[in-house]
Amino acid sequence: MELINGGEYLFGNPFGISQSIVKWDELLKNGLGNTLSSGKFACGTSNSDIHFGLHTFGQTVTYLYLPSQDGFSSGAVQEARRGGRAIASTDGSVAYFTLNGAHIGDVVTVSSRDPIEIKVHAKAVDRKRVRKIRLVSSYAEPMKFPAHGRDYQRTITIDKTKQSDYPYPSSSCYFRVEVDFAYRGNIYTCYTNPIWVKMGGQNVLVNSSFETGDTSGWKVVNLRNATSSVVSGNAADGSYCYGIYHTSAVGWYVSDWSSIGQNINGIIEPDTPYRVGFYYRTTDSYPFRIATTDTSLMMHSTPIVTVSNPIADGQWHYVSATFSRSPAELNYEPYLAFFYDYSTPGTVYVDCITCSAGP
Ligand SMILES: [Ca+2]
Repeated sequence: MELINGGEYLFGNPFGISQSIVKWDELLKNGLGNTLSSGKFACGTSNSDIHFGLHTFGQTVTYLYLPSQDGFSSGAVQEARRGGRAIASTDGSVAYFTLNGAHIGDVVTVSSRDPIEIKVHAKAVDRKRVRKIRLVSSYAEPMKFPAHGRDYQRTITIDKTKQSDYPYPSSSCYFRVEVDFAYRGNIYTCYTNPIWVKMGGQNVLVNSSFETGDTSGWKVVNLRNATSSVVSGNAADGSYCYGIYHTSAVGWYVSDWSSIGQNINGIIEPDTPYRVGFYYRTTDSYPFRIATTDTSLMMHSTPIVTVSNPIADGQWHYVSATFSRSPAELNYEPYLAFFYDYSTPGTVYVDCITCSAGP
């Protein structure tokens, strides 16, 4: 769909951007159910050609997000367009956003209590300045956030349990971002394609965010000199998170080792997809993982999500993955556990560990 294509009025008829946007949102909302099942939707792009004499060729720009592109490939370009990884700009200034780490065009599952973290990045071209971010969703009025500078980043947190920048969705929805850029009284705008949010089932884990202030509901294992504790402050969700501290040298026979888990056998439906997600924060480069495991949380395990190379910047990051287990597998490995294995002489904090039905 061509979002930016001509003036606001052409031959006395409203063919402008604002009318395009209204129609676009209408199509996106009408197709919500189909998009969540198929991933396909009405893409937004800027003008593909010149219909209107007052437009300067090359002024409006379509940007494509090509994460694995290393050189020109028409196939990658078409794949990005089909996947909706397109951004429409009236002047070449660019804005982009991620949602819980997912990119524009993606369908991401969020379990019903999980926080939604939207990171917006805007860059102005020429002598323009970033002026305003508008967060647009399918379920609530758009909200404006002030912005400034030539290169601007901001995180918008949508949370059910603490202070939220925007109302929390009650059902599946989409988000998209518009960013205004200003120069000498003129406003230029960049429109991103949406990220789609599929609201998953209830989280089956208890005290998943450690908001009791302790490890109630969890089985905790710390070997050798490993320690762990629920700590207050700098949590990803609520007031508390869980910290694991290793100091010992590398090597399984002398090294620290930790796990924390809950029994999910009889709680989750066998042979049904569930999504496991959690937030982590670390300044160390050592891996950690979530797996199903035996009742000791030590003898054997089958990985679900492994973070081999954590982003060690001391900020919270979200990871998730889906899994399913047969009845026999659940009998063999009835626990779901977070592991900080041997050969990890560092510190990791985790929060909001969720397991909920849904892809
Ligand atoms: Ca928490």
